[in-house]
Amino acid sequence: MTHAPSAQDLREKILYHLTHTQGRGPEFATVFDWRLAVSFAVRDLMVGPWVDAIRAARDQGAKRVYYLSMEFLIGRILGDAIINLRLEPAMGEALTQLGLDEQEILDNEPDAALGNGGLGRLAACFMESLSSLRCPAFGYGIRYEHGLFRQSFENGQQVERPEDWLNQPHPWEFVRIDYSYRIGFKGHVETVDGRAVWQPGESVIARAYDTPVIGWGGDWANSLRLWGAHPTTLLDLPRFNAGDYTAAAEPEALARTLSRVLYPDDTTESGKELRLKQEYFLTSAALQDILRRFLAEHGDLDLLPQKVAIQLNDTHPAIAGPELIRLLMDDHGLPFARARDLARATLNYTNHTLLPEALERWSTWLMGRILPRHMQIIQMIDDDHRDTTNRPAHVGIVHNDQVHMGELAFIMSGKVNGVSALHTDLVRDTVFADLHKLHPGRIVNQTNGVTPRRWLRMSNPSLTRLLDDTIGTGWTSDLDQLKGLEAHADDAGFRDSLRAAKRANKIWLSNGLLADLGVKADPDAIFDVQIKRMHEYKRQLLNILEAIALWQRIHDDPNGNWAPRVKIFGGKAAPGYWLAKSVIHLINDVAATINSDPVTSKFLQIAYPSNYNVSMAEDLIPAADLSEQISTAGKEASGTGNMKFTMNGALTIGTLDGANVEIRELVGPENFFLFGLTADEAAAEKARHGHARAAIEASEDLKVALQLIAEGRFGRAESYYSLLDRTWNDDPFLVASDFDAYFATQRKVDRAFADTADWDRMAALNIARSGFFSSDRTIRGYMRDIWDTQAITA
Ligand code: 26Q
Repeated sequence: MTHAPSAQDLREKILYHLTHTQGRGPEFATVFDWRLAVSFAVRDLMVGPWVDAIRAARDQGAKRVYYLSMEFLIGRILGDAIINLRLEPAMGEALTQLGLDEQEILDNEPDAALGNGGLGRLAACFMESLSSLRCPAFGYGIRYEHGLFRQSFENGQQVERPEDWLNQPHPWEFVRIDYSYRIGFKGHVETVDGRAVWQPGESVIARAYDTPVIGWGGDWANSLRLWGAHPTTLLDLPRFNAGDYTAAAEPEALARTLSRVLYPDDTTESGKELRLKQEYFLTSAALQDILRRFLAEHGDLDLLPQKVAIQLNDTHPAIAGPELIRLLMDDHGLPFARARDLARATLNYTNHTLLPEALERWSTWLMGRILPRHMQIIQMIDDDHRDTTNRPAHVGIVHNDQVHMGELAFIMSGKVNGVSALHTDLVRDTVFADLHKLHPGRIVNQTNGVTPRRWLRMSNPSLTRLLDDTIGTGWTSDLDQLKGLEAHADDAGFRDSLRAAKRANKIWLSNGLLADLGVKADPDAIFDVQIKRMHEYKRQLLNILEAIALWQRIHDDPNGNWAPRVKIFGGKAAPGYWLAKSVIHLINDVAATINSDPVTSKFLQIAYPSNYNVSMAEDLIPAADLSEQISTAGKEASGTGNMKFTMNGALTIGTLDGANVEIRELVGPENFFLFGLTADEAAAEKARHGHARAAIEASEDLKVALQLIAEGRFGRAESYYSLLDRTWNDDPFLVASDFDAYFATQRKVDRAFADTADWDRMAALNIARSGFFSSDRTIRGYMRDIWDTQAITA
């Protein structure tokens, strides 16, 4: 960066934008006006590096990375930009001089929730790391008018309301009306002079909206390019004139709905027509844009794989294979085999889940109706793959009149990756075992990571101060430097400072919980946090059953030496996910009963703030003592929250699942609370007839907990009959089988927490050994093993 702006510079810029961009005098300005003025002042500082970065990549003919994702869960931008541009402490001073409350300004920004959970947040962390590493890249997504729904609780039950972050000016984006592409749907395929010509029956315009993503240090920014759908009104004027009014009005109706709302399901594939259209809309717009830029710079299509690397974030954009082949064949005249080879050398696919219900499949009927040309090409790809590999009959893309998007993505990719070591092994051994045998070496691992700028430097200033004072600031861009803390773990002075930093965060959170929920969270209690989407396999049920059993134990011995605990939950359920919703209801019912119980209230409190989102995570994670990562082994692909907690000095109670395995190895098994069946044991247990009932009968604590629910001690028993029935008779995620081990391990946590010196030592070692989980490391891995790209040196 040229030179860091002073508080004075910033104040002047803010006042300039308040007047000239917002059109307000300071005496009339609201918090909103000020926030926009501050955002524009900050944005001004990103634009120079952004334009320079784009120019540098073009001038050097650099290979670009394109990250295609239906979700980017970015959260708020302002605070992160201030950190990455290194505007602290000048910005703080400037705001104070203007008589403004920095926190209030930051909190005024809506949390951009253009994603459901882990996959979307990973995409946002990757964008930040790509910029911090100066790797030329674009993120491509959809500019949803409505992000993930807002959650509230009524009588303890989840209620969804639309989210409307775009109902106000969005100061970070630049609309590019000159970068617009036509996206077709439906219609039919004709053959003209031996070449296929797709005549779409309807179409929309994809318009680019760019947001700069500034990297650490503020000298490089890449673009997040989100597509908004607009009608092709003018283009269909002939139809209108011909009197076909309904058809002429169609584009407008379609366009209005296409980029209107994010699908709120994570992991349950919904098979809806609009979803398929959204996926194609993103993919086609991105590929047209990529080819336009490539052809302008290089001209020769043979160079495509040397200049372009495309990453598919799960199968959601997997139509990219057929679409790229279509563009190369139908628009550029390449023969199929050449188009196929170029596409495969350019595309890569990341798998994020093994759950069967999450694997995308589309009926050939729907695919053929919405994308008739693509259905033909999919069939060509499948036939070609069969003919060139002599694969077994059960392997392939099209089966039983369904298009299997995972197989399609695999076959059309140069590299396929899983997101943790265990997950990648399972990808190789289970869902893609056959394809792996046919294409050994194609599957690689890239364990997830998270950006330490947002998840440590920005969200945990008290710990950041301690880290900076102890080991310097280098960790921010080289997280392995946290290793330097190991030497201090046995230093009582350092441990006290670490404890003080954590305590400050707990007090801050405690005040918030009291104000929002009326829950009294004693900052000296264990802050035990489980925050993630509500899903059966994540086993929030196991956690709340443990709370009930503990509550009963405290009642049995009210004068016992119980370790005070505050259990904090956060997370949304997909609107149609009945079972997950009933767990939310149960947690709220249990909280209401337990929190007001005078016998136990000083030992156990439960807090479930509604509408968990990125901003809430930024408050909860720094204040956590204990991180709950308790999924049934083999089900959580990686997890990324688990990494954020570790970096922030929480200890983990967890199963050997996803990246927990690697966290435990790195921090040391003695600094991690492990429990539960392994993935292999879990698979065997599940196959055992009557496993649930047997486990419940064998566990007095669990039996009592279930009994209390059935007796109606927490709200109406009838609300929970299905949940209870499933737990007794089916329990597919082995809550009962793992219960006793979990309960016992929680009591180990109680004892460990009482030994503050030892606990703080373990916390220090968790932080010190968390460097591996920086998304910088992950992105370097993709650049080396998958994309074959280099950073642009300054
Ligand atoms: C698919 C079709 C139709 C509608 C929705 C979907 C859909 C949407 C989102 C399917 C899946 C998702 C999200 C999956 C996800 O977030 N997976 C998580 O990815 C993280 C990043 O790799 C991992 O850390 C988590 O373990 C994994 O659950």
